[in-house]
This record gives sequence, structure tokens and C-alpha cells, in this order.
Amino acid sequence: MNQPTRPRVEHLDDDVQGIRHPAPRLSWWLPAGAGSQVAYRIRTDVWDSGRVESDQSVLVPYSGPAIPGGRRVTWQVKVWTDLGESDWSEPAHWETALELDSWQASWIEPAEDTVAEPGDRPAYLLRREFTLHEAPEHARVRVTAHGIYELFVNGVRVGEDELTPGFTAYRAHLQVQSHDVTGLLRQGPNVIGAVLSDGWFRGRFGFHRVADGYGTRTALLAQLDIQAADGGTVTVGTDADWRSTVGEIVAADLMDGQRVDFRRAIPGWAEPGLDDAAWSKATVRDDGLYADFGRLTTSPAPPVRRVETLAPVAVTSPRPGVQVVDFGQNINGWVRLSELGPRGTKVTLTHGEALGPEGDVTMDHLAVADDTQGVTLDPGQRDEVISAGRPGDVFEPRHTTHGFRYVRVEGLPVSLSKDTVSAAVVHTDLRRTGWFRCSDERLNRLHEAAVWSFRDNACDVPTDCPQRERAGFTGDWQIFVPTAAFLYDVAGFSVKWLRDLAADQWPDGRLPNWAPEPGHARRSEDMYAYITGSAGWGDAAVIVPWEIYLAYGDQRVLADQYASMARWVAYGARIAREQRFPERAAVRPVAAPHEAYLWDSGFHWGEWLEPRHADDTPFYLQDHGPVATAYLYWSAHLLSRVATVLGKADGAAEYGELAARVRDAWRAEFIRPDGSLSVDTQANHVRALAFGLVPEELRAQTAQRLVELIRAADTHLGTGFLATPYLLPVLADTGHTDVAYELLLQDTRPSWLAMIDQGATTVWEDWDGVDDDGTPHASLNHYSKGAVVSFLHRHVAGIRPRQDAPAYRHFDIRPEPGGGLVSAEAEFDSPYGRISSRWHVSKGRFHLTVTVPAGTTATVTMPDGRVFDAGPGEHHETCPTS
Ligand code: RAM
Repeated sequence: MNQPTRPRVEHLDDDVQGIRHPAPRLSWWLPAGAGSQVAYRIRTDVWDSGRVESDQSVLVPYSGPAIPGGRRVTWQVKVWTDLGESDWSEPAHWETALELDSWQASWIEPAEDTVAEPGDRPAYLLRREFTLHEAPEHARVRVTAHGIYELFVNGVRVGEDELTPGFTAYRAHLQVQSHDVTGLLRQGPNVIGAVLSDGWFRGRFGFHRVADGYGTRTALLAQLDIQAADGGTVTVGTDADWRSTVGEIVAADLMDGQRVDFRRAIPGWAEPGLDDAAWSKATVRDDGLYADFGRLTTSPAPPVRRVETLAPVAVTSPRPGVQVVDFGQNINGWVRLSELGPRGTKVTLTHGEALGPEGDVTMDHLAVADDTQGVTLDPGQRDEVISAGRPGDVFEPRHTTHGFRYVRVEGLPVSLSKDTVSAAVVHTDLRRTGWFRCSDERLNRLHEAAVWSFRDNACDVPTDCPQRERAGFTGDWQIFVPTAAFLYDVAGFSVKWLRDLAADQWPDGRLPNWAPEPGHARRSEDMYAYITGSAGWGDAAVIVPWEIYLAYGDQRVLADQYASMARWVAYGARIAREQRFPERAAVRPVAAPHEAYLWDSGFHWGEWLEPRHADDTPFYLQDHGPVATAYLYWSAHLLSRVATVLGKADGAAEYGELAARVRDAWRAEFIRPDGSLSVDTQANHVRALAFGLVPEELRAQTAQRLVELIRAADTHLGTGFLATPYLLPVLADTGHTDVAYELLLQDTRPSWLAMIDQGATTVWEDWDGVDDDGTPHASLNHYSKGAVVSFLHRHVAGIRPRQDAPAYRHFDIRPEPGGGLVSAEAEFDSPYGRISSRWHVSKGRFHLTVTVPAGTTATVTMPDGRVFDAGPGEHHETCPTS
């Protein structure tokens, strides 16, 4: 078909909701077989661009007349390419956000005389009955909450989104969901109802698991706009006529789990005719945060959904009364249980990632000592259900999530099977864009584990782990975002998170370690201020937008985040100027001039979780100057490039200058006169090479020392969080591809394949995640070390983005075979179309097949060094293996 495909609005596919920007950007793929575009024409229901001479097909701003709020726009595009004039694309849609003054509904709180302790708080049912004189012509509902809501109309659950309204910096942004509910309403009595639980707003999550992060009450805001056939309109919103009560969900918390007593279920609670006289009146609120409708927004990311269902691979019984269900894969989500036993049966479900020696679920490695509160926190992840003995009841706890592979089921007198228990995989419903396979099965499994760790940690925000903390750790996302951007379309997902990161930035520019960050009152203020502002973590404010720009060509995210980036860099520069590391100050009482650009004080996580610590000084007392100064340089350098992209010449010069001074300070302080680095760790050498901290003439020497360090560790890696993603790339880029492959294929600890051989289905937080006897340590589901799979995409298969041509408009194909692999292939759905690179070795020759999408070009470098340019289409090339 000669027509453009894949129409997108901003970073989303069809039916994009709540667009507020007057010029949403439209993208499409060119018709199959086309070379390049010479012109396009966009039309909507009310506007036609006419033929526009342009080769742009990614993020083209809508330039038609202003569209009023709450309007659904149908759009199509046609293009002129070397195939001639195309047909129109299939119609696609976006909907503009409701004008603020169209909100007539009021916030309501369920009646709650006393608020139970966190973990024991029930979900509330809220309902309102109303009468329609005729079935509607059109009806749309818009809804959000402080807490997590599920919406029902006449007993039917509205939509398939989970954990709505999602997690944002609620004081600044609160997401609204919008649904067409025309088909659910009818003439006569109707009911709109909601289930409302604590969620991230009031429940526990994160490192400290402190509740009430954003408020002490849950609340609902909903508005149903109904249009009759004669054009008349009716609005039903949350107001004083709503009533509330507690139903079967007697407790729900994201961390602790959910408890359901089906004996307390109220059948027909969201249908007309129920006598709700005993229910309490909801309370209308319009003060404080409730008055701020300006924070209402829609998500630039896809919603969270139940993306996949897993059947058990085994059900065992380690002891009487206990069944352990193994789903074969570590996931984020919940269980679905349809066998609940006779009335009054109480079943407990404990979710874990590992089994103990007796084959029972173990949780010990997930318990954390919180020194700030002087307590050890319970791992939670425990659900409970009491049966009503009613056929058809299904337990599915949609107001919590768990990170688990195994579930211990206690108290059920019936044996479970795949017909009665399954697991729902729950995460942001991102579009998959990248795939990789090669001739080594273990590498394929490593790739799969990294994909799963990302899926398990993409639950509306990018999290560090889905069980222990579930916090949007900044460092983790900056480490992994380039890898994620190959595997999935994470543009909207990142844009959403970045808004919240900026909202949570401190007035002095420092950034939290995780975002959204409620800023818990119960924690010590001093401690909180002290740990906020770590290098390598706060740098997410600069690195993430830059990576999103490179992968998707989005300049608007750079413009929107520019102020936040600049404030972060200014913060680091100020601390560098004003403070000194105590030990340095002691040995050198008068600061050397370069020290004004050395960021060597304050709290930093540092390289974090290297396999062996040469130094047993607690990490927070160590000199993190080499790491923090490196990141200050890197962020200033990137910010100067961002300024150039945005046409800000002053900013480009200012940050370029700052970057140069910081880099010189790093050199002055951390390179010895003989050119060796004063911090003799793998991580430091990797970073020096990756960020270009060592001068050109020292690169070979620095790389040589890195190899020596690797050899001294018996060809094992020694990097932690920050340097691991750069380790194999810098080895390959400095002529040590063979060592990169040896590390990649190393299978004794510490290594990636040791995890895989130990049965990991997700990537561990610690290199020593599981002992030989199976004892687990720390989280078994952190994506950060999985960033190594980027080496598979970019170096093994050879698909590489270029800094000078964002969105893969021009890209490199440069496979670097090695490690005994005889074939590898990767496919990638770039913003312009599908790129692929496949190779195999046979009879002493290397055979490469490359696909270059329409509208792009590639530079292909063969392993023998031959280089050629490739335009759209498929290309085959061979060369001798060396
Ligand atoms: C841990 C988190 C996270 C890491 C921080 C420094 O608690 O799991 O992954 O970024 O610490």
C-alpha cells in the first residue's frame, strides 16, 4: 500500500488524549518501499495544510487553527516520495484537553471517621445514582484521584488502565484519564461509582516506606459530560450527592499488599437500585491542593495495563498447608486466584523472588534496615483473601503490586493448578521497538533478563526495583535510558518523569535521588537535605533529556527541561566552588586554583556497588571527587550541546567554558605526572575514557591500564552502577574488543552470565545476588547492570545512533563480531522506520544484511574496515573473517 503508516501524535499512537499544546507534533513512517519524502499534506476534519515541501516526517508541529478544548480531531497525512503521491494514511485521532473552566465537578473525600494505620487502610466505594431521560448520543468521563481509583458505570469497569491516575509529583501534576462511556449509559437510572485506595498518594512506597507522602486523605474527582441527541447536555460530577462506604477491600497498600474479605462484598454496588441509605455522605473539598485545577494534566506516556498473563510452571508443597506457585519469571504485577475455598477460608499469599533451602518463598533479602528510623522494615508483598464461598468470585488485587516469581499460598484446602491461579504482568504499556538474537543462547537469555527487568520497573515511573523500594531512582534511569530507548519507545514515559523531576528540584538546584519525591515530613529534615544532590543521580536531569533527544529527535523536551538542567549544573558548580573535601583541605591548606572546579564534597553514592571494595571506609565518607567532578564535567558539556541545539549561543559558550575548566581540574587533580590515574579502579578508568576526561594522547595508556586491572581480576569486571554501561563500549572503542567479549562471556562471578547460569530471569542489583547455595542478597530485579545489552545492540549487531543526526535520521551500522559468535541480528523500530542488521559467518566469510528505512541513510562499516554509504532499502555485503 502506498500510504504513510504508524501515525503518532507527540510520542503516542492513536487516540491520544488531553493534548494541551496548541501545536502537537505529528509523525509517520513513509510508505513501504519509498526512498525519501519531498512533501507532505496533513488534513484534519476542519483544516488542510495543502502540499508542504518538506522532508520532515518526525515530530512535525500541527500548524492549523487553534482547536477548542475537549475536541476530538481526526487527522490523516499523505506524502510525495520517489513512489509519487501516496494515498491518505488511515485516520488517527487526538483529543484536546478540557478547558479548566469546563470543570464543574468538585473534589470529594470518602467519609472516614478515623484513619487506620498505614497498611490497614481499606479501599472505599463511592457512588452516585442519576437519571437520564434518554440514552445519550455521546458521553465522556474524565476522572482522577488522590490515591488509586477504578471507575465503574452501571456495574461495568471503565477502561483497562491500571493503578490510575498513575504516579506523578501530585502537588505539581495530576493525571486525568478520559473515556468514552456512551455505550454504558442508558435511559432511566444510572450509576457512576469508584473504588478508591491509598496508592502512592497516601500509602507507603520507597526507601523509607513512610505513608501520607502527599496528604492524609484520599479523594476523587470525576466528571461525566453527556450529550443528548437533541444537542442538550447533562453533566454529572463528583459532588455532595455522592455516598461512600467500605466494601470487600479491607486493606490496600502498594507495598504491604491487599486484603479482601469477600463476605463484605456489596453485590450491585455500582448499579442502580441499591439501597445506599446506610452509606455515608462524601465530603466536598475545595481548599488547599483541591483548589488547584491547574495541576490537572494528561500523561504523555501510555497507561499501565495488565500486559500479559503467566501460567504457573510448577506448584509444589514444601510443607502441609502451604503451596508454592512458580511462574517461571520474575515480574511486576499480581496474582489472579479463582479457587478460594469454602466460605470463611482465609488464604494468605506471600510474594517473593527466590526460594529458601526448603523450597519455600524467602523474603529475608528484601527486608531493609532503615537507619533513619532505627527499624527494620517488613518486606510486605502479602495479600490475604477470605472466601464468601460464592462461585465466580475471583481474587485479583488491583490496588497493590508485587515484584515476584514465586507465591506462597497458605490456608487453601484445595490444590492449585493453571486453571485456578495465574499471574498478571503489570506495567506501562510501552510499544516494543527493539529485538536481538545471536548464536549464543546464554547471551539471548541475558538479553531477555534485561528486557524483563525493564518491564518490571516501568510502572508509570522508572523504578529501581519492583519489590523493595519501587522508587523512581534518578541514577538508575540515567544509566539505563539509552538501553531502554532501543527496547521500547520510552519517549513519552521519560518526558512524563522529567516533568516531575523538575517539579521536585530544590530551589538551590539540587535534585532528589528519586522522583517523584514526596519529601516526607516524618523523616529527619537534615538527613533528607544531606542525601539530596548526589552526582551521577541528579545528572539524570541532563542525561535523560539528552538521550531522549538523540533517540527520538525531540527538541521540545530539551527546551522544556533546559532550566532544570541549568539549575542542576549551577548547583554542582557552586558546591565545587564553595566547599572542599576535608582530607584534601587538611593536606593542602591553601586550595590550588583548579579546586574551584573540583566537586569533592557533599553526599554522593559514588560508583555504587562495585564487586570488591578496596577501601572499607563507608561510602559516604569517601572522596567522591573523581566521580562528582567527572559528572559535573559531563553534564556541563552536554548542557552546552543542548544550548547549541536550541540556538542559545550564550548558554553554549558559558557551559562549554565551564565544562573545559572542570575537565582541566579533573586532570590536574586525578592524573599523575606519568599519565596514570590516581584512582586505580576499573570504574575510574572506564569513566575517564567514556567522558573523554583523559587527553587524547593518554587514551591508549589509560585503556591499557584498564585491561591490566581486568586481567589482574582474572578477567573479571570491577565496575558498579555508574561505569558498567560504558565498560564494554570503551574497551571496544579503544581497540580491546577481544577483552570486551571475554568479559561479556565470563561466567564466574562477578559477571552477567554468572547470574544467568544461576537461573536469573531478571538482572540482580548486586554482582553477588545469589550465593552458590542459592541464598539471595539484595534485590534480584534492578535493570541498571542490564545496560550491558546495549553492547549487543550497538557493537555485536552494530546498530548505532549518531549524535549529529538524532532519531536515527542518519546512523551507523558497524558490527564487531567476536567471542566465537557465528551469527547475530537486531531489529529496531526507529522514529523513521525499521532498521535491521543481521550477520552470520560461514566458510570463512562474514555476511551482513542491513535494512535502512525510508527517509534515512546509514554508514556501514564492515569488520574488515571497508566503509560504504547506504540509502533506504536492503543491502548485502560480505568480507573475509579476520
Ligand atoms: C538503592 C536503590 C537504587 C540505587 C540507590 C543508590 O537503594 O536500589 O538502585 O540507585 O540505592
